[in-house]
Amino acid sequence: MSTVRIIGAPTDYGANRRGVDMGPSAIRYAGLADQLTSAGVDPVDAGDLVVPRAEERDPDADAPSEWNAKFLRETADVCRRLAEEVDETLAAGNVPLALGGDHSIAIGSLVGSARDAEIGAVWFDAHADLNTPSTTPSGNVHGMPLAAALGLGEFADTEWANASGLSPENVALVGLRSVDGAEADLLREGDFAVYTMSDIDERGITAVTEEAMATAAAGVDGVHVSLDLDWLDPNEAPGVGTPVRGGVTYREAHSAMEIVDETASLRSMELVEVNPTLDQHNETAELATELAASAFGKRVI
Ligand code: 5AB
Ligand code: MN
Ligand code: MN
Ligand code: MN
Repeated sequence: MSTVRIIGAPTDYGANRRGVDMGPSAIRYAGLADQLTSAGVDPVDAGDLVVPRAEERDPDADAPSEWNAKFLRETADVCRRLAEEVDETLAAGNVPLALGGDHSIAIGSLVGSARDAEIGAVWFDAHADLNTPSTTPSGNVHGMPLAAALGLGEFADTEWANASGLSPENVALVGLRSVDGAEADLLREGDFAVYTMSDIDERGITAVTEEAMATAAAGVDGVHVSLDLDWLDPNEAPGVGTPVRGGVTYREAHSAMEIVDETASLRSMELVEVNPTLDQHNETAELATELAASAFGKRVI
């Protein structure tokens, strides 16, 4: 039985809407440990990283003055510690499951997962999260983690952000429907495997997810799965800060996570962007726990 180590990263530095820092608690209260147990894995909870309140900090401190990236120093600090936790979890033979917090924590997950290995990544998200401090329309780092981990743009020389064992050929983005101009250029020109909602409409979620997982896993040691809950349609997952209409359904999301399990290449995972202050009766957190269970092998019978 594999052990899944839960690591909370209660940040809201990276997003405009406050409250996403309560995500790890909400996901735990929704029954994450029981769901994982019913999936046949052994959950161990490492607790939460200590994350100072945004109110105590200056969003513009320490970032190079020409960088449009809020709370960069705080994000770096959390991501360094998360990377350490993820790396140690893997070194002990266990599977890390990080709970956000906003999506900026993915920088830490990816850096830690890729420290001693070559990895791929599958990004289940309405957004591409490929902005850099010079292309971002918002200055919010939750729109930049994939660019940061790949060392794109200004992040080329950022030691805490670069996931050396990850390259674009092994990155697949699934479910895109809100992409900024510079991100679209990157996606068109780059080596990424890109699946928009239109691709899911045409080919179906199973074919798309199978191809995404196979591309991410090709020639590497394992795959990091990053699940931003705004990947789902806001009717299913209202508790997110940047909802976009036209997302995947409840059943499509489960189907995709079942394929994640079936590919047997899952190395590390995160659940991000659950914002309890925007949710209805914790249903988005509950959905996150169910999807994690499907990704770790839960089936009806
Ligand atoms: B999320 C936007 N592209 O950069 C930006 O929820 C939104 O982690 C980013 O996917 C959404 O601010 C970030 C407009
Ligand atoms: Mn950290
Ligand atoms: Mn998103
Ligand atoms: Mn995201």
